[in-house]
Amino acid sequence: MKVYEGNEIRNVGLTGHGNSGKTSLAAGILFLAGATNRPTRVDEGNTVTDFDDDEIQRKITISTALAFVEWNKHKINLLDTPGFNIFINDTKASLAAADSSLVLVDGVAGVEVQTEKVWSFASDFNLPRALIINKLDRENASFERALASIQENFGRAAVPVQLPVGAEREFRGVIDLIRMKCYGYESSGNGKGKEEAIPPSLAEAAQKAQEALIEMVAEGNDALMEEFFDKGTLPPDRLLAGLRSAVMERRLFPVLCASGLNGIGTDLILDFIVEHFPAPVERGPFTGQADGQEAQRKVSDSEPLSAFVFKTVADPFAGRLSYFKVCSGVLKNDANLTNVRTGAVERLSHIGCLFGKTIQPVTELRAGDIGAVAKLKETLTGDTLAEKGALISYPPVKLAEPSIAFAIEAKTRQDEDRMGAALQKILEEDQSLRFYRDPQTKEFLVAGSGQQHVEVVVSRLKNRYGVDVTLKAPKVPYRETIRGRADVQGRHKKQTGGHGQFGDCWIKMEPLPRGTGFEFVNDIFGGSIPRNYIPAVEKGIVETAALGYLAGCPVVDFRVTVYDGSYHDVDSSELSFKLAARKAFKAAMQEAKPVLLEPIMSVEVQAPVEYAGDLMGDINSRRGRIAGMDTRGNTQIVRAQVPMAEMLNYQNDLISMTQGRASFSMEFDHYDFVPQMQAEKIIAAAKAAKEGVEEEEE
Ligand SMILES: Nc1nc2c(ncn2[C@@H]2O[C@H](COP(=O)(O)OP(=O)(O)O)[C@@H](O)[C@H]2O)c(=O)[nH]1
Ligand SMILES: [Mg+2]
Repeated sequence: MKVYEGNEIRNVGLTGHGNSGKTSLAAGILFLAGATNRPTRVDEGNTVTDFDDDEIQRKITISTALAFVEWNKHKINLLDTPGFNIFINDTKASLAAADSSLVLVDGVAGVEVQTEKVWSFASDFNLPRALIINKLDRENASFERALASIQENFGRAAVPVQLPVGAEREFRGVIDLIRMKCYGYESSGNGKGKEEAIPPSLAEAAQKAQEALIEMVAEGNDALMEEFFDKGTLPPDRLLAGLRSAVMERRLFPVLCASGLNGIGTDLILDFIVEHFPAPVERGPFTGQADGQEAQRKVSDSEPLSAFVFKTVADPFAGRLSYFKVCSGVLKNDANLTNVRTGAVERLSHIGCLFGKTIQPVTELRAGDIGAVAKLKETLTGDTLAEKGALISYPPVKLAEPSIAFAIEAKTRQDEDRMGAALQKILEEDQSLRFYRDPQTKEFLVAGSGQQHVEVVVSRLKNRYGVDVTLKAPKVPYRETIRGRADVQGRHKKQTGGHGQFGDCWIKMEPLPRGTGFEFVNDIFGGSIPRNYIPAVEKGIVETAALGYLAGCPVVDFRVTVYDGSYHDVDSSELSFKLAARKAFKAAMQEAKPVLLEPIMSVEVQAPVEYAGDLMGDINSRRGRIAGMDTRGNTQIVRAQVPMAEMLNYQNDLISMTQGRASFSMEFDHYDFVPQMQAEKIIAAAKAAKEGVEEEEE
């Protein structure tokens, strides 16, 4: 395939809240530009960019996919990103390869929770961007209302460069305010408009909107302002140039309109990308580290070669596939590059351009282009590959920590054996997942951004690796502590024939602040316990504390001071002092007012304002405490602290409470006392479980 120069390339991230129509728009673009020979649809499961089995089955984008088209002699690399909160981490990670972003907004819903999220990601990467008010063919869609919600959230800098002709089912055309031309479309056509006269009923509105646009463009450009006042208008090429630099400087964010699914406005979107979005070579240099110092590479063919790996896909058959952006230099097929993190040399054989799940081979890629290569040995997402003698590494993208964990259990012994290795591969692909064993409950946990995120892992384990597992809510890691003090003796004495066992210690126990753990103090003077037995006393306490006293949960945040005791020349041993300490610990717990502790999560919920009352009532019923409230546009943000035990099914409850219009994140905050009523239940359940086990063992 053809090699494109850096100035002929556009790397565009399609972003927006889930369901705003990104994948459908990408499908429309591919068809219009001739990259697919027939229309494809999300609802038919045949789009190029939603190719994964789980995506087809769920009809949503889970992971960013790429495809490219040629339009007006330019290569446009499209990154079709996820828009649902639980998969949004992948959007952030892949925007590292974009040079601009089209932010899609649903014409009915306006700006939604994840619209704001992806907007902030794009800001993090300093991406020039434009907004598309999409799905304008839908019932109740309104360009004006959606525009108001956009400007409320992102300010007046979001300025229309198009107006729709007709609304809802009658939406059939687009007025281009830059050239003052109108285009009509066939519904479900190929996305190419036919020029027609601006309908007289819209002439005045279009005139006003163009003046507003010119004013916004001229505001930052004195020469344009003067010309505008002189002539009362601006020729299209002057307006275009002014707008282009305003977009590049992120001073203006043009607003377009479309129905991606029906191909209305698609050609104008492609024209806009080519005319207004920057080529990679026009953007600032990449900044990284070389030899422990800050270093930069211009996006230019003449710089030393460097490439940043922004995504990894683990294919059970084809192996590891690495997606990269050529940050500087020219990458030739079969190049040997150094992985700057590990120092390993990697050979990049069969490099190519991504088109959904396929890679189209290419002989070389110029600075700024995006490509993929299979079978790198040790290269992972976030790594930089660079040419020997000119090493540089770019910072990996930081992702949000997981908010929810589930226990997973292999169905059979065979599944258990293969689970770890398969999970490792899935984790390579998605760096926002975690897999670990809970040291307290001994369960294997998979943590991610939400229940569906973890469910996708389960389905991939089965579909890709044939590993069968079941998901369970994790056991809440309760702990125990004390609220009072104790001063007790622990004495262990056993006489059996030969020499017996004898250990005796006096300990004091007292509570420590939350999070301190355990402290041991040796306060023995005069050798009432020989020094070499003191570690055995400590060990006895630590081991017994780990087993719990009330409900089998580790005891934390307390201090034990051993201050007296006695011993026997022949019968004392480490074991007997350990057993004495165990008795002392149990006696002390009995006296020191033991209590249960539970993890308290800090939770943030975002939902349309009309759900505010329901959300807060629900959080109260979960023993939660509201910590703060905020509104942003039409979005209500509620921050609260809620016991983890009450949050295990929150995701599902929240979906049904808000028809899926809310999202939340949650992380561990601190431990606090479990109220009496709940504590009694937990202790009773632990007793019952223990008796069950003992019966089994008998
Ligand atoms: N009426 C209408 N529906 C659309 C349009 N674009 C997408 N859809 C539908 O909205 C749903 C989500 O579309 P999709 O492209 O997957 O959205 P994404 O989550 O942003 O990628 C699908 O059922 C599409 O058929 C549009 O322009 N008009
Ligand atoms: Mg999608």
